[in-house]
Amino acid sequence: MSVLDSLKEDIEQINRLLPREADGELTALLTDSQNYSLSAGGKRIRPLIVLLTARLFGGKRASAMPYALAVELIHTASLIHDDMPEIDNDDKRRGKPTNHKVFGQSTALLAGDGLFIDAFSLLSSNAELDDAANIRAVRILSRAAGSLGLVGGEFIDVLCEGRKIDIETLRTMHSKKTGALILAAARLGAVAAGVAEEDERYLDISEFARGIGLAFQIVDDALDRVASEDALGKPIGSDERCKKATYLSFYTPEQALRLSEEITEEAISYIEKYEGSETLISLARELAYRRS
Ligand code: GRG
Repeated sequence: MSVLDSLKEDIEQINRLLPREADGELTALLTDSQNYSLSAGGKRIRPLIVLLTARLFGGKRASAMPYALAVELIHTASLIHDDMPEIDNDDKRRGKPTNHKVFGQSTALLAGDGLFIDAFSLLSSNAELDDAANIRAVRILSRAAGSLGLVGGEFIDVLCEGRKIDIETLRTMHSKKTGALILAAARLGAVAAGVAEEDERYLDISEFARGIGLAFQIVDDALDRVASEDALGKPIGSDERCKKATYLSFYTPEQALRLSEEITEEAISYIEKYEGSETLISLARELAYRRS
């Protein structure tokens, strides 16, 4: 089994981590709703980045796993909320009905809230690392997910809907909405491996993650126009229907895909000097060259 497959297999244990009451009956539906979205077939890119970064810098898989799963909890929470009628009003995600279509709006809202907060419980109680590392992890992920990161990026997205925006605003929005969590994933992996903030490795992995986060979003925008609905697992052309600003306001899909490949290769140049970086590099290329 490849390293990537073995890490993915471990990540799939994610549902077991959800807090359950002894009298779980009362909250069983909440847990079902959370499990539904957690096991809906995501690519698990963010936890893989945490685990591969930790591995690259000599960290243990067990130490990095709670951080990896915490990032995936936040990502899943954000997708549940993003699909709701108040934001994107989508019926399908990863080829399946969206959470609120199956469980109703109030359960979906609370499922997302719960996952969002449970992530921090996972980080702060990581018994494999000391409190200093766990506090660093909480600081990294809360900044990436909060008003200056994921939530702020989504707010800019909602604010700009139907408006013409310049490329700088688009970049800012995406660096928060998509980039921040990918950057946090790489940094959490570094923290799990005991890498200090001023260490060159921390700076290099941050530059790498910034690049692949940007490239990932550019591909995401291009695929919304050129991929098939089956390949994406959600309706295509949804950005255009929702009058969303994307990279396709500035580039053709072909130019956008080429740009993402160039940005990825530049990102890779920050980490290729490290022995053992091949798996992280091949994940980065997989993302840039994906067509679904
Ligand atoms: C409750 C944490 C929380 C946030 C609320 C709604 C919201 C604020 C943020 C949404 C941000 C959002 C939808 C960003 C999109 C990022 C993106 C490119 C998602 C697709 O990621 P993939 O392709 O998804 O990794 P899979 O399905 O593979 O997991």
